Amino acid sequence: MGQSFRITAASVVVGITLGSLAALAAESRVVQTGKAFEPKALTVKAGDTVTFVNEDFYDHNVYSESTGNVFNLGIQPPGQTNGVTLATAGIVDVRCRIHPKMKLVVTVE
Ligand SMILES: [Cu+2]
Repeated sequence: MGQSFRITAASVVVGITLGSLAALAAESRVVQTGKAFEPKALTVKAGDTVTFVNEDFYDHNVYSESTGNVFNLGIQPPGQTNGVTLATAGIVDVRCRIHPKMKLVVTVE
């Protein structure tokens, strides 16, 4: 029991630590590809960060004018990653200034 118990206990501790870190610094990833957001809808908690990864061949300019979560990430060239922290609970309509058809809805709980 001795050796295997220690290994099992260590694994549990590591698992809990990683899980706790993920819960504290929650980061949701959204990819821009084919002039679209992927996914097109997601739910996060207030204070979480949404990271936008431009895997497209085009510049994008992610922004929101939703009350409580207004932001403009500026011109984002291909390959660049931009992040925004959504502080206020509510529905956030995320758009791209360059491609009006790009839409993402983030529900902040
Ligand atoms: Cu765009």
